[in-house]
Order: sequence, then structure tokens, then C-alpha cells
Amino acid sequence: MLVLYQFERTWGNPNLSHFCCKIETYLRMAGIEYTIKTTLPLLAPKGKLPYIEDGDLKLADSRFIIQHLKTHYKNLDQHLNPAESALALAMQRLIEEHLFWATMYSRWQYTDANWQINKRAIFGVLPPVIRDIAAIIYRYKINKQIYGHGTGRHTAEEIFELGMLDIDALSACLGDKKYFLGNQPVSLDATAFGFLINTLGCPIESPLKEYSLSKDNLRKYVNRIKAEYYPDLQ
Ligand SMILES: N[C@@H](CCC(=O)N[C@@H](CS)C(=O)NCC(=O)O)C(=O)O
Repeated sequence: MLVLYQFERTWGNPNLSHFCCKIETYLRMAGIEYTIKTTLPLLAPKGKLPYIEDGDLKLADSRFIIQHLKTHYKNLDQHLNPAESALALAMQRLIEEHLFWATMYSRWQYTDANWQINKRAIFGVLPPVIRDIAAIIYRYKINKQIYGHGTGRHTAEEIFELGMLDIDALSACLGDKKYFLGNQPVSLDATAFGFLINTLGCPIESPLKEYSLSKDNLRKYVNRIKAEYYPDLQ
């Protein structure tokens, strides 16, 4: 059976990792059987989670994993026309390559309270001394990534202002539809859910979380998908 390697569940959510939650949600939306093994990124083939094992295949990166699931199991996007597919791809890129960094900033840099919550959730599985050393090394590494992306060069106000524009776009695109592209879930919904629950539905406080919670449709969308696909986490 397919094995999904990801962080341990925490915060009552599928996963604290946006990308891990994206994959598990796709698996559930597509009705694909899987088991979970919890791990940390340093043990992953590309140093990042999630990755999967499927028979002899070990595959990292959520985009390649989704491609594999579409080809070998079920393609949730099969019915989309080229314009819908293009829109879905653009929204996924907005979520994964832009909004993501504002949430990373919230967790790793914005306030010490957030950092403590994030640190406990990620490194709490390790023995005490190793936990603190790993947290210091990873914090340094992730903060370099946030700076390298460009997000880390802005003020907090600027970072959240940019993130809020993403939230506006997502809210407008969803409108009053059940899913982003109609009445049935597509891969964009797995992505959107994974990232939105990690923005508005986790204990990391920020103006971005508050703003996202103020969008009725996004809040209800996250609650609806969690209730429908994760009844075990209610
Ligand atoms: N492009 C990758 C991104 C995965 C990713 O950034 N994973 C994070 C957790 S949310 C990670 O493992 N980071 C560890 C690191 O960067 O060292 C994907 O789509 O899977």
C-alpha cells in the first residue's frame, strides 16, 4: 500500500505542513488507500516533506506526487477544460509560492509566542537536548529560506499586506461555490485546504490569520472540507 511520510499530526489538524496536508487531502478526496509514517524532513529524499513510497518507488515533492497519483490512481482534474486547468495551476502557484511564505514568516519569525508553538509542534517528538539543537539549526535554515525568497526582506506589515491580497484572490475565486471549480473537488482544493487550514485554522496568531477568518466563504470551506474528509479528526 502507498505510504505517505509526513510530520506527526498536531493542533487537531491533518498536518502542520501545508504540503503534507495537500497530499493527504488529495488521497482522501480521490479515495486512494494509504498508510502514514511520521518522520522529519532531514530523513526525506530531498530534505523536505512530504514524500511517498509506492512499491519500489520513493517520490518527493507534492507536485510530482500528485502527478503520480493522477497517472496511477485517480485524476481529480480529468474533467477540467484547458482554461480551468490553467486557472487551477495559477492559483496553486499563488498559494504554494507566495501565500506560503507569509505563513512561514508568521511561524518562524513574527512573534516569539508563535515560534514556541511551532517549535513544540515540529521538534517535540525529539529527545530534549537534540530537540533544542535541531530547533536552533532549523530556525536558522528556514529564516535563510524566507530571506532568500524575498519575503524576509519586508516589514511585518508589508508581508501581511501581500498575504492578504492572496486571501482576497482566493476568496473571490471561490465565491459561493462548494469547491474552487464547481461541485466536485479538484487538486486545487487539496492544495487550498492544506494551506488555508494552516493559515486560519491553526494556533499561529497574526493579522493574516485574522483577515482570513474574516472571509466567511474561506472559513466555511475549510470547516466543510475538514468535516467531510477528516471525520476522524472532529
Ligand atoms: N515543493 C515542495 C515543498 C515542500 C516543503 O517545503 N516542505 C516543508 C514542510 S511544509 C519542509 O519539509 N521543509 C524543510 C526544509 O525546508 O528544510 C513540495 O511541493 O512538496
